[in-house]
Amino acid sequence: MSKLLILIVVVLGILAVAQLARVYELTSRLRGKREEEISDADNRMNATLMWLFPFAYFGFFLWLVVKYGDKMLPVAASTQGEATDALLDFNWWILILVFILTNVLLFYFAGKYVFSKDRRAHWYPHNNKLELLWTVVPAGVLAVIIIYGLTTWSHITSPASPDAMQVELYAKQFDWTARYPGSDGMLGATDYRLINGTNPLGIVTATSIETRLAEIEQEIADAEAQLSGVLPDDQRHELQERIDYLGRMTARIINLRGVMEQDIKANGAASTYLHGADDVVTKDFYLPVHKETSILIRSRDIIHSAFIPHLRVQMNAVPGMTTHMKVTPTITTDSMRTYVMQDDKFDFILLCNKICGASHYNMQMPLIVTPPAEFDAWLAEANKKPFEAPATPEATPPATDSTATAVMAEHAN
Ligand SMILES: [Cu+2]
Repeated sequence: MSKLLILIVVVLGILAVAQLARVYELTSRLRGKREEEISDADNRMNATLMWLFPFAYFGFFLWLVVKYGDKMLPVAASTQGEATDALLDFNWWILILVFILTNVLLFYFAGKYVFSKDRRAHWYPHNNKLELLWTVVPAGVLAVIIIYGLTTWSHITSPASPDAMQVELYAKQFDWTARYPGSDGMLGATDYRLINGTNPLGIVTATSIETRLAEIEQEIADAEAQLSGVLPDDQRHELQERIDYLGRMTARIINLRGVMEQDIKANGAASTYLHGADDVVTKDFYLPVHKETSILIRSRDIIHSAFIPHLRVQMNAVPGMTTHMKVTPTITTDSMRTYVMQDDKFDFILLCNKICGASHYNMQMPLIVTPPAEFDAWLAEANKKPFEAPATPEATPPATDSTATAVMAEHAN
């Protein structure tokens, strides 16, 4: 309500000023003065104001920097972040330099060449040298900025070194799930058709394919049982469409199974289809400090964006493809709390940085950066709860079930 009142006052104020200007115009006309006749005193006052304005302007700018400087993000906590900050600072220095130079000249000349009856403007229509200068210099500066920017960008997105750790971040409306490779150090293949209650990320394994096929078969059987009863036409039509859809889904999953079998035959132990069972699917996001990590990013529904502001890294999560960024954290959560933020509740945070729907604001997950030993201990603990118990002859089916149930229960929360 008060906002509306302020708006009304502002609008009325503007109208009042416009009316005053009109009254002034009319009185000058009555006095027989022409509008463009401006007194020397007015001109001199304007020239002085032109000279005073930059002081007020840059003074205000400095005041803002001093007053709100501490609202900026703290020091970058990853090597990639340090590179990004250096790039940003480089751009800032160029901008500030050019901005101050051009604005000082602008207001200085506006004040210096105040109107005088005894002076005529110099007619200076064209100068090829000047044209060349102010085309080539900005082009050169831009080229430097772009080359420097692309180098930094590739530092973040180029393939990670072979011994880098892999972590997957999976986005959906409205939360994040992390996936760590199990003891084999490799993430398994995924396919969205396999997503169900126990397999929220669609990890492909022989077992998850069979489970999903049985699930669909059951759903088809249920729908067909319903169809055999008496039903209104529109419901019958809907059910039939659902059955057809599930039939197509079955065919595609069987096709996926064929692809998997061929890939295993061709690549043996290197096949990604053999590495899903021991993956760890978790709501905890841990990274070891000073270790290069390759973060793979996927989305289940629409475009999201994985943004870790304190590490200065961000990458879109795009449905249908896997995006990638590298990150090497340089400060642990504990050090951030003790030395940087002086706040023992501080946490690094992974945010969604694409407005993706009603609960976008809440799509976040804390990130914990620990010393390597602590990270290894956490991962060893997490490895005890793999996505599926490994398909070894010793593994008894009840154990597999209880693990799957435990994982499912974890995700239900
Ligand atoms: Cu999102």
